[in-house]
Amino acid sequence: MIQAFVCLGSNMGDASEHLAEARAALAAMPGVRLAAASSLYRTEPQGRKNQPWFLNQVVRLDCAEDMTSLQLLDAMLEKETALGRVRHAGDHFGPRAIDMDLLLFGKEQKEEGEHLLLPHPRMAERAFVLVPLLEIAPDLSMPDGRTIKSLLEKLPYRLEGSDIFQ
Ligand code: PH2
Ligand code: MG
Ligand code: MG
Repeated sequence: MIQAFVCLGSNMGDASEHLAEARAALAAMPGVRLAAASSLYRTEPQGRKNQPWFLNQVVRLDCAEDMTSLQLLDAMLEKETALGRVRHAGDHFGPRAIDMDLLLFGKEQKEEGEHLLLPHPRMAERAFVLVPLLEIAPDLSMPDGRTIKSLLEKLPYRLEGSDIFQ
């Protein structure tokens, strides 16, 4: 079994409904078990500030040994489209109905190519990823050995209830 972690995000329409649909879509994938889900966090937008706050959540997927990270990524991108995600050229940080980002796939590290980088290249800078990730995986480390806890300790952010300011 391979443990994968995925960050879900939405800041358009009924965000909590979009996250629920995304969880259901992941759970329905062959070879995938939805093993854990963090609580939902309201998070200040990163990358582009003038857009609505996001709802974010991190889930853990237990994947079959014969599944590859690229297979999982492709299945996730397909589900994003099925759930109404429209991609706009050149806008990687703007509003979206649903976003599913693969953070970690076991201890895999992928740097070559552009299609998939592992771990997710921006996860270490994002409190909206690290806070929910730490909630469901308090002892987790990155493939290079740094703990999630130590990454979060380096970040300036503020958690108020379930609101994350950064
Ligand atoms: N996703 C982005 C860009 N900025 N900010 C927050 N708070 N949450 C996100 O999920 C997010 C973001 C690009 O996918
Ligand atoms: Mg994203
Ligand atoms: Mg994405």
